[in-house]
Amino acid sequence: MRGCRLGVAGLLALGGCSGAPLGYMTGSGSASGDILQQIAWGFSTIAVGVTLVIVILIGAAIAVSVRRARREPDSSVARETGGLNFIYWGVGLSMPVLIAMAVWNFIATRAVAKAPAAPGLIVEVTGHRWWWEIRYRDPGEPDYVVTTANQLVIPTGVPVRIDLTSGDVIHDFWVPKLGPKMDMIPGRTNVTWLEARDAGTYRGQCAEYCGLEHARMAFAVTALAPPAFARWMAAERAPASLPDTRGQQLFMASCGACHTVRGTGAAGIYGPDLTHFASRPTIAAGLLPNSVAARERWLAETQTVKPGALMPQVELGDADRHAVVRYLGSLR
Ligand code: HEC
Ligand SMILES: [Cu+2]
Repeated sequence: MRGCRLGVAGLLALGGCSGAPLGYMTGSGSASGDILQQIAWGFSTIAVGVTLVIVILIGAAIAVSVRRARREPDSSVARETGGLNFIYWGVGLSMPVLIAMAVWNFIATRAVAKAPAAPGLIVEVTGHRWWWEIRYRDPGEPDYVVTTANQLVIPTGVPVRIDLTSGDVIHDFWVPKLGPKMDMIPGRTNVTWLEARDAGTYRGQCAEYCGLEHARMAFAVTALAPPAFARWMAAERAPASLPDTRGQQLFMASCGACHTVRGTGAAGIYGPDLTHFASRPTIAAGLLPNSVAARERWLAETQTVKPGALMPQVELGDADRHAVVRYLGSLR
């Protein structure tokens, strides 16, 4: 909650001020985000208004009974004061508000759930403890798949269908500034849609508790103008360059059983695909920026940086670790 006053932060709780990457009350980047933002502000305003009315009525009731107790200190007889009228009024006033909220909610939910006629792109996203596997398929070449991790790149202005599933436990796909949440359930495919209006980076987060590192299971949605997206996709489709270095040999020996680098012998599928790792913004599902220093740290103290992560600490000497980090940096 950068740049928020405490009071505002408390009031908006999960909503967030501008600059809050997971705030769904500001900075919407899509039509669905707009709808959710309107309903969040609308319902919050109604809730605050209703609370104020109730506080005022309670205050008035206390004042009236205190005054009466002063006037008639000995009176202990219950009296007919027309209390039922308050119930009629209360129900009569709150029902229209509640019904209006239910209708608004129904309309908004339908609007964000409505599937556009045809997807411009289909992406499969699989949740893993504690990272995101992202696959693009080419409809013209069904066998051809581009796999990446923790960064979902989409073109702006194109409805993107996201097919969600999980490789282990239930996760939940949530990009607050772009749309609603959707569960990711093992053995089943749930469909959601993203359509970014504005280019930019939006933060995504797992929204279903999935174990120790759930809170650090984030990802980035990078929305690019269509020509930039086409360039990104062309670069992704290319296999990794093959610098036959010591770093690469070490990688094949120590890391290739879990990680794939397309075009090399490394074809593990247990961890994220690293073919174009150096082009991604973060390491370990949004945890660290993808800098040389952070790559060193990730390898030197994996289990301290992300305790419980399903990547073990691989023991390498300093020189070997530097060589592997250089190799990771070559995976553009
Ligand atoms: C036992 C399997 C396994 C081995 C061996 C392994 N990793 Fe990993 N690696 C993983 C898993 C699982 C993750 C995801 C961790 C997370 O984010 O929670 C991961 C994440 C990473 C990431 C971050 C990827 C991203 O996009 O966020 C890098 C980089 C990485 N590993 C490099 C290596 C290197 C280099 C080695 C060899 C020294 C190695 N790994 C060995 C399983 C493994
Ligand atoms: Cu989770």
